[in-house]
Amino acid sequence: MPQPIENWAERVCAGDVLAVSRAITAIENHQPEAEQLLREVFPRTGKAYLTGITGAPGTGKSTLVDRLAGHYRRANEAVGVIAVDPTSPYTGGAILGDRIRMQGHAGDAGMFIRSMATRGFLGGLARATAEVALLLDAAGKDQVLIETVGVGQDEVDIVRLADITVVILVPGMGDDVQTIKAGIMEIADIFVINKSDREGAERVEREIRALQSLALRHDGWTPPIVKTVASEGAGVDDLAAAIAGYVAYLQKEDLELKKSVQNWQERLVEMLRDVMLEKARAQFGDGNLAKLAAEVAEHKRDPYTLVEEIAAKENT
Ligand SMILES: Nc1nc2c(ncn2[C@@H]2O[C@H](COP(=O)(O)OP(=O)(O)OP(=O)(O)O)[C@@H](O)[C@H]2O)c(=O)[nH]1
Ligand SMILES: [Mg+2]
Repeated sequence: MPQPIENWAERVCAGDVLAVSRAITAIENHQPEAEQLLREVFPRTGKAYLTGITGAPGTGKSTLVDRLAGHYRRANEAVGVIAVDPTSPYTGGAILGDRIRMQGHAGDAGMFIRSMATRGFLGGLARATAEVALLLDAAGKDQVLIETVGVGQDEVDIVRLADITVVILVPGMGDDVQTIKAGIMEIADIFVINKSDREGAERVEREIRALQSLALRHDGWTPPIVKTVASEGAGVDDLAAAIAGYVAYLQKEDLELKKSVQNWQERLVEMLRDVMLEKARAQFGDGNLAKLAAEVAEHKRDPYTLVEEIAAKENT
């Protein structure tokens, strides 16, 4: 195991790339040092904007993230990118693709890019992603962009912790919008129709509008639709403007803090659940748990009383 870094928290907050990289690895591996570090840097967080960018495989997420990152860099904003790789077979290609495209930023100190592997992951992926985002925030990134494939609940959980969620659609996806998971549609603060150089962009736009007319959001925001050709960089400024527009709306309506409180409410419950579960597990080592499970399976004891007993012990 690598040596712990001296003045780790300070070095993270100073944006030291090695310190940040090591910290992310510690988070991924669920190492106790990670938690201590997050505790120390937490007071220095809360400044970065987190933008989640999601969409079906191959819709151009990486290309768009790359362009958007370039846009922010030109405005002199520090950028962190977290690419959450899917567990599905696209992974190999996605990693390679991301590497090649992101190379344009090599040597740029204001830009930090990290892929998070999801395979064999210990603990919740959404939680780890949130922690990495926190870390990049502490490291002084103004914009943190999170790329995730919108296919499963894990991904929905990840984008839900973002301040701004961008959902990418592309023309020619068959019965387009209808086939997109309802869950993903609902979380969109901004829609992007990427690959607008292809035929059918207008149709996708009409379909989104039709869906939007059916469902009013409780915050009163109507997600704008931005057309892009990410591979050429077209529409990227419009997307950045749409993102800024949504942030301005949240500020105007006093929704920024409210959203954050809601977010933390969920995360606190999750963290609490993790801690309690871990405590209970530690108390009832694996063998013991199997023994108890056998007793329940053989109907020698009822699970309700058992769980109550364990929980009661937990509190003492
Ligand atoms: N025609 C066209 N091609 C594009 C556009 N944007 C991206 N592409 C191409 O689409 C392919 C997939 O782009 P990626 O950025 O890797 O897509 P992704 O959504 O990140 O893919 P995964 O991470 O594998 O899900 C690449 O070959 C891009 O060059 C666009 O606007 N128009
Ligand atoms: Mg990608």
